[in-house]
Amino acid sequence: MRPASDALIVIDVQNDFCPGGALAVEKGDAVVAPINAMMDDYAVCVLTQDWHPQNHHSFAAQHPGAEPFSMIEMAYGPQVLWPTHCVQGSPGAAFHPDLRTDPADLILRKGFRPEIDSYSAFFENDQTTPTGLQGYLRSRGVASVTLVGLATDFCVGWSALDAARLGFVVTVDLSACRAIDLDGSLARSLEQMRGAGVTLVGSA
Ligand code: VGL
Ligand code: ZN
Repeated sequence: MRPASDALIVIDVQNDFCPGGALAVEKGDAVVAPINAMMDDYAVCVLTQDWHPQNHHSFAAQHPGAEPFSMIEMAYGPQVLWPTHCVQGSPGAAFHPDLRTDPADLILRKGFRPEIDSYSAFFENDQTTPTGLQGYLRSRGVASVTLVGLATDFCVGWSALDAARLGFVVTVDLSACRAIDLDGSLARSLEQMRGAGVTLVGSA
């Protein structure tokens, strides 16, 4: 068992990010077994869920003529347009059926505001709207976080960068992560995480 100040944060292990899902990450389901095995080591365990309304502005379908995986300019900066995914209450938004959810102390949902996407578990993509996770972790005495889940180069990566910026000691265990890798996004994300002082362990 790790010290009580260490939290495990499991990012978006949902059906839509696994093979057969709407925004499938290659071998996304391979993270489930290692994550299940890690959970009992941590006194604090948080699961996140990407949780979008049907009319979410990050969906290509909301922008007539736009292709999935193309870029658009939002009020807060550039944004990838995604296939419709993780719609609130849909089977795709549910956790992978084999993911252990009983050990979780908190399930945090993000991305529920139609006009703004939220990759990070800490802040939405405007980098100022908080999700509340920072306050939760601080009030439980957490100083150090280990991040795992999907996808390495989007929600895991942005969460790691925000956690580091907020002063948490951050580790990403790549053996329990898988990436989307859109136009070199994985290499960029790993480089940014290293530059921010995030400790990368394991490999996919
Ligand atoms: C994610 C793209 C869109 C993720 C969520 O969980 O990495 N990626 N929404
Ligand atoms: Zn999303």
